[in-house]
Amino acid sequence: PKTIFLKEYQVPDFLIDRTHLKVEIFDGHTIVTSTLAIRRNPESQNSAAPLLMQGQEIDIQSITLNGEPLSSGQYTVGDESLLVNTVPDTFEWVCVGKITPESNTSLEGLYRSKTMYCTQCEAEGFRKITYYLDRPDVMSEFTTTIVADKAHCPVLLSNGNLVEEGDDATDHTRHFATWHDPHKKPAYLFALVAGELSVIDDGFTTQSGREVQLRIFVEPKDLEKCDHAMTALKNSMRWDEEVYGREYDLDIFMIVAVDDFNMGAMENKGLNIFNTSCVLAHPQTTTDSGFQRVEGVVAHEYFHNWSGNRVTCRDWFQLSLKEGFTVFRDSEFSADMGSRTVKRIEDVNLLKNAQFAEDAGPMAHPVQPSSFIEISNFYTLTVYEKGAEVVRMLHTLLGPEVFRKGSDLYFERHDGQAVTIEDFVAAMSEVSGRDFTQFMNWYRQAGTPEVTVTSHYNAEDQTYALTFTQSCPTTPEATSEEKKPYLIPIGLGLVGDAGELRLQVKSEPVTGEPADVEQSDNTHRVLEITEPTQTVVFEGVPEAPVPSLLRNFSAPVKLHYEYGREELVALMERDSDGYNRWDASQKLAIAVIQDVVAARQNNASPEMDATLITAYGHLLAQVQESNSLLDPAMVAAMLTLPTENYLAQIAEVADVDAIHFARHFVRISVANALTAELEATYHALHTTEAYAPSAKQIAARSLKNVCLGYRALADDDMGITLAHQQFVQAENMTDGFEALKVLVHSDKPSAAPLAKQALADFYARWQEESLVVNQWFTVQATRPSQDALDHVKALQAHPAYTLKNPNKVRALVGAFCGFNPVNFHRADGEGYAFLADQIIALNTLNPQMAARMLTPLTKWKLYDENRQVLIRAQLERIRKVPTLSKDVYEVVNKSLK
Ligand code: B3K
Ligand code: ZN
Repeated sequence: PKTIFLKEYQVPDFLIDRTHLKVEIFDGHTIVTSTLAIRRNPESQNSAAPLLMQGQEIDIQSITLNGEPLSSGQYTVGDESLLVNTVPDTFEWVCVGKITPESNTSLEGLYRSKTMYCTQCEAEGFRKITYYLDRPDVMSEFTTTIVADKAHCPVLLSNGNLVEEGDDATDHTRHFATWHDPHKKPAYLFALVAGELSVIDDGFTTQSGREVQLRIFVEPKDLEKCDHAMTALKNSMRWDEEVYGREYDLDIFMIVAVDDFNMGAMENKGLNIFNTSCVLAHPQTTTDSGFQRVEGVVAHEYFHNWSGNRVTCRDWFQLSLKEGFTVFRDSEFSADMGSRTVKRIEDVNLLKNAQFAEDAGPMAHPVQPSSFIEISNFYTLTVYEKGAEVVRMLHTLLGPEVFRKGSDLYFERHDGQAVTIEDFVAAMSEVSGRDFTQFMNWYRQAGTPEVTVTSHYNAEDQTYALTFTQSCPTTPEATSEEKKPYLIPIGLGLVGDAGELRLQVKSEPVTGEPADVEQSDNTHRVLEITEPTQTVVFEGVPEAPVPSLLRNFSAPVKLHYEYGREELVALMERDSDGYNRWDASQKLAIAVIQDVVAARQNNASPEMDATLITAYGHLLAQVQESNSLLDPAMVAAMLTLPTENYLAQIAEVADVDAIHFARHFVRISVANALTAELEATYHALHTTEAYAPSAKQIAARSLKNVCLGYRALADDDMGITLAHQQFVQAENMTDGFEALKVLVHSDKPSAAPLAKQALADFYARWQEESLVVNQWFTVQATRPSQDALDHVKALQAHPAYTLKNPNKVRALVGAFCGFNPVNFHRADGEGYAFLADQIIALNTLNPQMAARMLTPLTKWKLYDENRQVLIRAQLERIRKVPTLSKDVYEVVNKSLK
């Protein structure tokens, strides 16, 4: 397979002004007729270039050029292309091709999911529908006619507005619909849906008075699960008008829910296609985090209408132009809808757990990658989540008003264009008058920068000096020495005994407020670190403070500062920055767990540091006070220990067994020390109010269930009894599922029979609800008990499981390999062999999924010698598969380098 480089980008040789598609769906095959108005691109470097189109798995029936048939001698068909050596400067191209959506298991292009036909074209799926110039900088006006059987496909949808529908002229069992999209778009935004679907309807009036019809299409049985998505859609539309001044631009906006889908959802113009897991929500079947995910993904796809569709990417190296910006937008939206600090904590937690690991592994790449073999492998946490953090830093550096001016300029200047990340930053630079040359390192260098901070307090001068040293580790494309320093915004405050201290940087004028002061009392500011080493001195500092660094996680870096445990407690209790209160709780927990890991490794008896217990005790006491200002969701997050995966990532050599033991030991110690407090908080938060996915209720449920989880670990059986009661009585999926998890994951003998019965009851009750069955698979796959792998293998034979449905694979195999570290990393290597088997099977079925599933194996460097050997052996085994897809080839080869 060939590597594609950003530096080799060239403008397209041809443009397609208009695209007419006729898609005739029959049972067993589909005929696609594409009529394209093509002309040479005046900007092309080669005015005599041949016509080279992309296409895959298309059986050509006929081609005509300006009405003249092309004989097969006049063009060359390759595996993935079609070449015509001589063509006029302007011509009409008509190609009739036959494809078979029924046998398309890759879920790319046109495929069949259950009884429905649907498409997924991003990034390069359109070429599986017809021969085309399948690249995002070729933008065309699309008209699509779908013809299909009336009985099996009563609903026929495509992008834009419906212009005509009716019976087929020759066959009255068939009908057609013609859709026209007035907005020029690249092929990756094309979509088509045909099937038997029910719909819920609503409407939205835009700020300028345009009436937009809103429609969500689902299987008939799911009709009552659409309200939340509809509300989220309307809220997103309003929010984008208010916060970004962006209005919707068609008369109709449609969402279709599909069961077999490789990712969350897709922003096709006017016709978003969603994984059912990201659109359906009902209190009985969906957990709180499920509700939040639906809201976030609906918003994300809707926001793409501007950041992605109206202004799109020039080439796929610019993917973060739309994804990073859109993730930033959806995350701010969710923050506005719910609890801002908690949303920030969730985002950063994902970044630290998963993106930092990606950045430290063989697939590390810049937010703007410089090369790839298979673009599908670059829909990554780096492009999405780190990309969003980079946009957030621009927002932090510019402030909301100037940032908004920048986004206005960007949308206005580039509307209807396919542009680059540089164009986006140029708009931000222009409105602020700032030079972002150094800032571009965030886009062009891979790896997570490390910032080490040391402090020095001088009581005599009343000065406090902070010295920042930055570096960035070696990643596949560059060594640490080659990397240039970053511009790092550091949110900062100084916490003293008497409260937060006023910040006065030495050498800055004492009068006049610095521009970046966010709090009127001048106790918070954002420093800009640009040098490899840099010292900032504060004056008029009356006491030695505890520094609150990297507030709100102001930059995606690993920050090191030697905090004493009491200092962390001070931050947990007193920092005005909610994110840093949480971060301090995590740092303290890590220190305490690491003590136990060390003891375990030295065969010493582990001891529990009481500091953590005392701090947790305070939180539980405070949250129960009647006038408490503490958000229960914050307390829940603070009481949640870092994951085993994160602890593995930050260890010198990850000792999975010791980590598992230590984390469990600390949890049990907390449970036994705070039994009464946990139980009281649990009861206090129980409510009989009707379920609502409101921030307030979600917060209460999250803390309640965290307390239940701890309580069930105490030496007595009360927690198990409570969990069982909650499971039986639960009126919503959050409480039901959390209780089930406690029972199933418990290692107490008293829990075993209850867990067994609960699993059986749960399945019996929800077997018709595919998404709930996924949860049922996951809770078993993540069970820490030693027989977990055998159990997972047995579940693969369950009638509800299939390797063909990505949600099922993620729920069982993905959950086991990603979130059951002690069992996946079994010393005998059976976990690795199991995953390799799945990847080999998926390689032919669904290459994108196969490559995704490789992630846990790419992390081999974290583990001990024995495990490294075992993982590499499985990677080698996969590499030897004779028909390796590009997707798997790229990840396996980079991992073995
Ligand atoms: N843009 C799509 C992702 C497409 C992935 C293709 N392999 C969803 C999103 O980010 O909104
Ligand atoms: Zn997106």
